[in-house]
Amino acid sequence: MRENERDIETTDAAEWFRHRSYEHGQFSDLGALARRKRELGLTVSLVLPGRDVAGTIGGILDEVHGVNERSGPRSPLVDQIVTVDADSSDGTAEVAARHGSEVYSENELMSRYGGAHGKGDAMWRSLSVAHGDLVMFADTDTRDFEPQLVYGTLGPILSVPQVRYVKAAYRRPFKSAEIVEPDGGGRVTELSTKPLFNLFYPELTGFVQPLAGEFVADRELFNSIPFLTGYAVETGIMIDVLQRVGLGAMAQVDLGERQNRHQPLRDLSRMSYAVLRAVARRLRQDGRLHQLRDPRLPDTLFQFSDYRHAVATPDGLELQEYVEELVERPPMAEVLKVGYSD
Ligand SMILES: Nc1nc2c(ncn2[C@@H]2O[C@H](COP(=O)(O)OP(=O)(O)OP(=O)(O)O)[C@@H](O)[C@H]2O)c(=O)[nH]1
Ligand SMILES: [Mg+2]
Repeated sequence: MRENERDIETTDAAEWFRHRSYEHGQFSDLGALARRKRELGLTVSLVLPGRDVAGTIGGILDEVHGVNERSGPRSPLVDQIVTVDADSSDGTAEVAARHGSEVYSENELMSRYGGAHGKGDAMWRSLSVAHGDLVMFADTDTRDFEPQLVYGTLGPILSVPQVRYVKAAYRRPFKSAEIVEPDGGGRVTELSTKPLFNLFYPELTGFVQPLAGEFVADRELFNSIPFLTGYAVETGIMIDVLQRVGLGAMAQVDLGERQNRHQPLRDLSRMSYAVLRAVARRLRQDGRLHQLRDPRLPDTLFQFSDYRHAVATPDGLELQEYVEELVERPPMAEVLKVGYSD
């Protein structure tokens, strides 16, 4: 058994990062992966949430069918493909159906809950029709969807016995009309999620793309946790999966580079708020906020604190560590008063 296939018990992000970070090339033998899946007797559902993605979802579905052809016609890696459409007006549903996907309206699924509340709700409702033993989600707003997004994400959960949840990792370039910044994308991840996890959920700081829409778990695990609606969904799932199965059962896989459609900065402010609210809800529920207020906590928490920053580089995933110092100077009036009385 290879080093990163062994069971681990840890809450330390650095140790986890060393044992539970994989690379898609490790799983590129699709025939072997399909055989492994058959031996385990597992089926896979791929769920694709989509809002106005008529321009991209067809190409993505073609890639998924391509993966199935490569893994062998009688042993497809993906057994069921489900598109959950936000009743898009651009023809997303028609394109998806034409490219061989089951298609559901997010508002018609579980309609007793009323109209769907954004992405997270669409994903939650999809669990009522996704029948695979493993359920994988993937975003549909990308033009450069590559086969490794499917087999890379499925690789660790099929190959490593302890793993029950796998999150995609990748570099995210930022492209505007004139410029390309190789790591400029994923702004909410960098500016909200990673700092919040450093402060409140340090176990999760080894994840390079904690908000990635590509991830897989066994259906039982997804069915056992609540889903937050809208853009809070990924943050909530990360925390809830951690609490339920522990860090050793979670993994990430480097899939290379990924170009998403970018939202305007002002829309990201609201997305950031969704992430913050998700963390705040969980903090209140699991008592971690009280831990922070505990007067017995070492002062180091407030003066010196490691900042762990997981990043994807051309040479692979890295976990960088910085010591951040935060010193609080007293109000100057107090200092001067003391000075005068001396
Ligand atoms: N069914 C459904 N899908 C949605 C909804 N909102 C977003 N999606 C899809 O969910 C995926 C991720 O949504 P995005 O808005 O791209 O969010 P993101 O990828 O975190 O943000 P960016 O970094 O700006 O791309 C995309 O494939 C969307 O089409 C929704 O309300 N309903
Ligand atoms: Mg996107």
